[in-house]
Amino acid sequence: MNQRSSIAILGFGVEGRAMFNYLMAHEYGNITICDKNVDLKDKMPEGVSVRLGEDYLNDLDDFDVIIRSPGIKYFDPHIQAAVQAGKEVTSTTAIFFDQCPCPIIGITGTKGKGTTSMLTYLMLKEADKDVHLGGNIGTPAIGFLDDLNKDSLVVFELSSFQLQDMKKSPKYAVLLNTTSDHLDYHADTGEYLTAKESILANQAKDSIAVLNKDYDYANHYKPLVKGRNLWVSVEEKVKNGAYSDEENIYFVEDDNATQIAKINEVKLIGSHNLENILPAVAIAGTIGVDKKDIERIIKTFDGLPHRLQFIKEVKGVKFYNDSIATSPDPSMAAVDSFEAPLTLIAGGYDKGADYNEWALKILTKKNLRTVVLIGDLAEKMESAISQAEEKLGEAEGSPTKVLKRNTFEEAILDAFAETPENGVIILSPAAASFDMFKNYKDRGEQFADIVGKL
Ligand code: UMA
Repeated sequence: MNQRSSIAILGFGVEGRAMFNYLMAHEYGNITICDKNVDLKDKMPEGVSVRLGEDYLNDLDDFDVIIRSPGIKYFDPHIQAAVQAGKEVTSTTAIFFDQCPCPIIGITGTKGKGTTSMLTYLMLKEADKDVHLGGNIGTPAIGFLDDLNKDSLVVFELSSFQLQDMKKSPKYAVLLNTTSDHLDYHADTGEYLTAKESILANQAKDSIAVLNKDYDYANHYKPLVKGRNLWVSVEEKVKNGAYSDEENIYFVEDDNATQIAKINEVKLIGSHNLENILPAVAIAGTIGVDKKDIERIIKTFDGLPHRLQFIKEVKGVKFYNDSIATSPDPSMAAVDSFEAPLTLIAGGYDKGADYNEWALKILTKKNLRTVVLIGDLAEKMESAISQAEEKLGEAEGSPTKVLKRNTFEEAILDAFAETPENGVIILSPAAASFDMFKNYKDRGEQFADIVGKL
C-alpha cells in the first residue's frame, strides 16, 4: 500500500472511520468508502468516493488495497474473489500490527477479554509505562499509532473477526478459555477456533503465550506455542505464570511464587473474574511491574461498564447491568455470581447459540427465582427451559417463574415487582442486542436509564 494506491475501506463504522482519518492524515488520496448501510451525511473530501447499499462489495477488482472492517465477513465470496485475484486484502488490525514500533500484548478468548485487557492496561499504567489500550474494546488502535515509540506498550483486545486473516502475532499473547461464539458470522465452531489460532501462529521464539490450565481448549492451542508458555490456574500451582488458592493470588517465575493479593480483597464481582485477573498478573509480573502496583489494581478495579456493573439499589433491590453478556456462558457466570434471591432479564437477537445448558443453569440455580424474557429469542429460550424441566424431572430442579415481556421497560418493572427486598436483578441477556437496540452499550444505557427513574 502506498500513497498512490487505490484503496477501498469496507465498513464505515468505528474502525473504518479511524482508518479513514489515518489515511487522510498520511496523504493517501485515492479512497473509496464501501458500506451496506451507513448514513454518510459527512461531506467527503475531494478524491474520496463512496459505494453504499446492497451492491457495496461489487467490483472490488477496481482497487489495489481492500481494508475490511471486522464486522464484514472475511469469507464473503466477494472478498474471497479479491483474495484469489491477488488483491491486497487487509484490515485496520493488520496495518497496525505491521507498523507498530513497540511490543503488543494481544488478548483474546471467548469471554473476559475486555476485562483482562483493561486489568493488564491498568497494571502497566500504574507502573508508569507508556501503555495504550485499543482494539475490540472500542478504541481502534490505528488512532494512536502515531503516538507510539519503541518503548511504548500496546494492550490490544482481539476478536475472532479481527484475528481471522492476521499474518502476524503479538509478542505477548493471552488466549483465555475459548469455546464457541458468533455462529451467525463464522461458518461453524471450527472456523471460530481456527480464527483464534492467529494470536499464536506467527509468534517468534522470544515471545510469550498465556493459556489457562483448567480448560481443555489449552490442549488444542498449546502445540502452537513457539516461545515461553505461561499458565494460569485457579485449581493448581503452576511453574510459570499466575495461580490462586482459596486465599491468595500468586505470580510465579521458575517455581518461585510471590503472593500478590488476597482473594477477599478482589474488587471485581464474580469468581469467574479470577480467570481474567490471573493472566493480567502473569503478563504484568513478567514485564516487571511491582507487586504493589498489581495489587492496587486488583483491590480497586470494579469492572468495565456493562459487565456485571452495579447500577442502583431501590427498596433493598440491587440492579446490575451485564449487557455485554451476548452469549449463554457469561450469562451463566453472572447467575453464579450471586447468592441473594435473584431475577434474571434475558433474551435478544438470535446468533444461533444453543440454550440447553443455559436453561439447565436457570432451573438448578436455587436462588434464581424469576426469569423475564424479551426480544426475538424469548420463545426459543422458553422452550429450552421447558425441555430442561422435562429432563430434570421434579426432584432436581428448583421452581423458577418464567415471564415474557414485549418491551424492555415492562420487563424491568415486572422484574422489580417480582423481586423481594434484599434481592438482586441482573440484565444478563445471553444474546446479542440488535433486535431491540443499537448495540449492547445502548441496551445497557437504556437499562441504567429506566432503573435510574425507579
Ligand atoms: N457493515 C457492512 N456490511 C456488513 C457488516 C457491517 O457494510 O456485513 C457496515 C455497517 O453498516 C457499519 C460498519 O460496517 O457502517 C460497521 O463496521 P463493524 O461491524 O466492523 O463495526 P465497527 O463500528 O467498526 O466496530 C468494530 C467492532 N465491531 C465488530 O466487530 C462487529 C467493535 O467490536 C470494536 O469495538 C470496534 O471495531 C473497534 O475495534 C464490537 C463487537 O461487538 C464491540 N465485537 C464483537 C464482540 O466483542 O463480541 C466481536
